[in-house]
Amino acid sequence: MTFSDTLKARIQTAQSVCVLTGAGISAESGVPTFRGEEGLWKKFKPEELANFQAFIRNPDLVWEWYAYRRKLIHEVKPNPGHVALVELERRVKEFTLVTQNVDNLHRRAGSQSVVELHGNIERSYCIECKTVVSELNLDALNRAPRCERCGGLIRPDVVWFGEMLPVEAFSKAEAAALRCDVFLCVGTSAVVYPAASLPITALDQGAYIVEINREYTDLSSRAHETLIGKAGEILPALLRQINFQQRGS
Ligand code: BJW
Ligand code: ZN
Repeated sequence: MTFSDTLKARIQTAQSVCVLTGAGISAESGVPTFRGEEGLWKKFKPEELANFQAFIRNPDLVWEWYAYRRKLIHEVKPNPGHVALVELERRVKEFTLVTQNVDNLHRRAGSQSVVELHGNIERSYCIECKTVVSELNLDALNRAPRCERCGGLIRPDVVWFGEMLPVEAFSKAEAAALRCDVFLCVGTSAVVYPAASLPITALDQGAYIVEINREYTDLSSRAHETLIGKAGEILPALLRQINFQQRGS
């Protein structure tokens, strides 16, 4: 695998790198993506289950979908794509990893500066009194549990369509996009906003935009480079070819 000298030089000399990841980075761990040919959730469109109205209409179905995914995520491990981003974080001066994923695999791989835009599947809370629930044996349940304090429905702490992203997380992500020299967009279809606006924010302030994906996306025509292939192969190969030594780290 070869990479352009421009790309290698940009990363090598970058003062600040921002990475946006999506479901594609976890695909090689065995976590299905949302959309596309290999998307799991083929049976259901994410728009159908990942919204509050769907949860209220059929809490057990939505809960079961999350319980199934939580169990699957516990059974898989971070892959070489996640690990390469840990290495990149160690090598560059300033680094922000913004993820749309709720699967915790970046943290489990060892990434430190993770900004979770769409929440985390490990956490749940009561929709009425907002109590955070972590004591339940969530995996054992195929019915949406009820809050012990008020009887309200318990939901996963993730961001559904029509809901605001966590304000602090999005402002950290936007600030990173605004100051980075290189922006990597890895394994995302780049169709869900406002996450999909981040590479454009970075582009507009002059950053070098690099997309890594198994296929072309809506972002491809605007990115400086699109590297087609698996993130778990491209990222480690790219890191191997960059000489970070000049930085003395
Ligand atoms: C590989 C690979 C390998 C595979 N290597 N690559 C019109 C215009 C603009 C915005 C809107 C609009 N209409 C509505 C909106 C707003 C809406 C939105 O964006 N909708 C669009 C679909 C049009 N956005 C929202 O509602 C957001 N909130 C918001 O805007 O708040 C303001 C507001 C408030 C009130 C009213 C209105 C607005 C919230 C969005 C929340 C998204 N939530 C989900 C579920 C999270 C919980 C869960 O996990 O269950 O987030 S949906 C789902 O999509 C999930 C993902 O994070 C997100 C993005 O998906 P991602 O990660 O890109 O995955 P895929 O499957 O799409 O793509 C995988 C890619 O990987 C593919 O390209 C593959 O090729 C690639 N790949 N293997 C490299 N090995
Ligand atoms: Zn409650």
